[in-house]
Amino acid sequence: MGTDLAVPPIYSPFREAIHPQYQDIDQQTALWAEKFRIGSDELRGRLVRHDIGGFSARILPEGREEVVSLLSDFVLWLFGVDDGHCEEGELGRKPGELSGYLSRLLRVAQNPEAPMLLDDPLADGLRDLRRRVDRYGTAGQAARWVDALREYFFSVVWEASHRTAGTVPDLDDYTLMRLYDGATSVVLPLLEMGHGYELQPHERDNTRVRAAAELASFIITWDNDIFSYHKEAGGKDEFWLNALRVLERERGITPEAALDLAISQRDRATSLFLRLCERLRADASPQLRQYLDSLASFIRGAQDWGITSVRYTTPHDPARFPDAFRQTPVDASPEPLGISVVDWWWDLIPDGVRTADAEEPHSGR
Ligand code: 3E9
Ligand code: MG
Ligand code: MG
Ligand code: MG
Ligand code: MG
Ligand code: MG
Repeated sequence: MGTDLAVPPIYSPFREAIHPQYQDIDQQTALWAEKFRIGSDELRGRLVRHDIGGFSARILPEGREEVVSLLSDFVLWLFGVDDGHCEEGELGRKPGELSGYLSRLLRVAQNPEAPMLLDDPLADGLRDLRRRVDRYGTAGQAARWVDALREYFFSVVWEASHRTAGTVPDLDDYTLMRLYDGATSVVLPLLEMGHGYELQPHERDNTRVRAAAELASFIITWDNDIFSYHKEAGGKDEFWLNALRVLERERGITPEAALDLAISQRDRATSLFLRLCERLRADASPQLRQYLDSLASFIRGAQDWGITSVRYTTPHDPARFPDAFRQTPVDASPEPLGISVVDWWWDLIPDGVRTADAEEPHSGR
């Protein structure tokens, strides 16, 4: 059984929105999963009930339908990897074998014509996803997508080494791992494709823009850790990684205190995200403005999906969730979190004051 931890309404200043074709998209994803036989029959039967189409329709509420559908199939595919192999499968406890398998999958993503993994449903599904990435994205975006898959794969191998050893990483390592193992960065190229533009490298890789994307990953995965705690703590596996569990261990605090601390961290990250986006918008191209809007939709979409999907509400053993969000943060501090791998985000806007003075970071950082 899951825990009885009650999650209060969390701070979300973002607008709720969903693509009007969300039901069709969700049904198409169920058909796609069946066609490619993603995951075991049992896992697939669960995944197609998780409203992954609705989640994707919230990430790109005004995006082109074909790309929302591609994103939806891709997210289900990612759960085929993350649940099917990493968290519930044998490879999740064999980091060496897992890295070999994921390297082969990566080659399929990069060169779908290569005659590899020919009897592997996830590889077949990935070939189809790559074909559609090529159709709706540029060569550069396809390459970014493959690179992002590599960083996700690399992080789940790190996670598998902890699972094998039964160790829980410290907060710094967990924060770094979580920027990638929540598979948020692999979604970013699809945000561009969803609206048919390509960010210039000097925009996308600008330090502040990258920090905004990383802040979105942090908020989405911390929120996931809050909303999936019930499912993860109550799961069959005694090994699971979650920010609350990391905080409990590191600080020697109760789950209730860890929940409060995680909420305070994600609130401060949300406030910084807002300030950073406001600053970036002042001289952003229309494409960059759309990208920042999509990051906000990604955050809000993960929240709306997180409190409603049966993946997390687990009706057979109900999680105690809020049914709304709050408009003000519990913790409005403009100070960094004291997590060395991400504290530099706060240096980009000193003390939250909007000034165009000598504090501009070097553009190439
Ligand atoms: C998320 O972490 C694992 C990803 C592979 C799920 C696929 C989702 C996305 C690409 C979008 C990001 C959305 C999130 C993080 C909700 P974890 O903790 O294994 O997810 P779980 O659903 O099991 O809590
Ligand atoms: Mg469904
Ligand atoms: Mg996972
Ligand atoms: Mg999981
Ligand atoms: Mg989770
Ligand atoms: Mg997990």
